[in-house]
Amino acid sequence: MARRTNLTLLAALLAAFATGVLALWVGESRAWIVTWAHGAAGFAVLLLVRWKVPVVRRGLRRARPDTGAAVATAAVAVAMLATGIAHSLGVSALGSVTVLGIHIALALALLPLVAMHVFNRPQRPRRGDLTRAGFLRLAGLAVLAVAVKAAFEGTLGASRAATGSLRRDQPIPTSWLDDSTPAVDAGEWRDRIAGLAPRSVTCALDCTSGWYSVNRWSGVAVADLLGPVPPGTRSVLVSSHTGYSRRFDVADLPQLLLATELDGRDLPSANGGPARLVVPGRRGFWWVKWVSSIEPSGRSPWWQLPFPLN
Ligand SMILES: Nc1nc2c(c(=O)[nH]1)N[C@H]1C(S)=C(S)[C@@H](COP(=O)(O)O)O[C@H]1N2
Ligand SMILES: [Mo]
Repeated sequence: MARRTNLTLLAALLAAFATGVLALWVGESRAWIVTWAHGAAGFAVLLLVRWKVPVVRRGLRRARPDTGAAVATAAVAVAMLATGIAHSLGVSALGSVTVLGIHIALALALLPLVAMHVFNRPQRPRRGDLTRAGFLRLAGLAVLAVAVKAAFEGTLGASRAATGSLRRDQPIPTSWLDDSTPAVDAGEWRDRIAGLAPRSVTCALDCTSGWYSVNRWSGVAVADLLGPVPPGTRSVLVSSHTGYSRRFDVADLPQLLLATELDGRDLPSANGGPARLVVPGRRGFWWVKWVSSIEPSGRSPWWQLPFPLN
């Protein structure tokens, strides 16, 4: 019984982790299915707490060398669930950090803790685990979790984008990991964009730390800036003065805007001024700030890490 609870809880946690990582990657158009799966996996974890608590009680009666680590694991797990729920209720920030940012940090901290916990207290699946009754129980849990998610969204859940992000009026200056505003000559793009047709787009900048903002961005089309690309071009590498960069499929070129204005004003340096990339439909980390160069390349667009490292 305890073993079944533990294995199911582990499966639910892994599902929540996998969908959580995927939720950082997907753009607006396909996000809702991932966000829903993530919410349901989260509620499945929450529902399983009811069966896990007696297991924990029994475990605490027998002190073991790793009892401290197990309690720490539980504390991080509870905080991770609490911040996930707080974000969905519309609590966007605690001081200068977003609640979703804390949720992600706790989930990343939980990963090695859970791995250690499973290593210290292994639960081997047995042949009888995947009987028809076992499968029906799992399916029942999944259906219940989806129902709880639906009920939550219909009542307490805050109004959010398909990605799960909460609305802001202005893009909050945000770095992916630890980037900061470089000193850049305000006129560095002036000559290169002089004479090109001005372009504007109104779209959402949706950051993976849990907020989005719809604004009007103006500048020039990257396609106009580059002109005809050399034969054999497969990707376009957009780099920042800070060393941050993202590579785009050459097929995405028509959507890329090099913005120099935000809502009709000069782009503030905190938001990437004098020039930053605008990529409608893509998550915030693709919107390279303080652009230093845009280079056509023969490399595959897959020639990069899924997430930046700086
Ligand atoms: N050079 C650089 N560009 C960057 C980042 C960064 O850390 N460095 N962060 C990205 C992330 S994660 C987001 S959400 C947006 C935030 O844009 P903003 O600061 O205008 O809100 O910029 C993106 N562009
Ligand atoms: Mo972001």
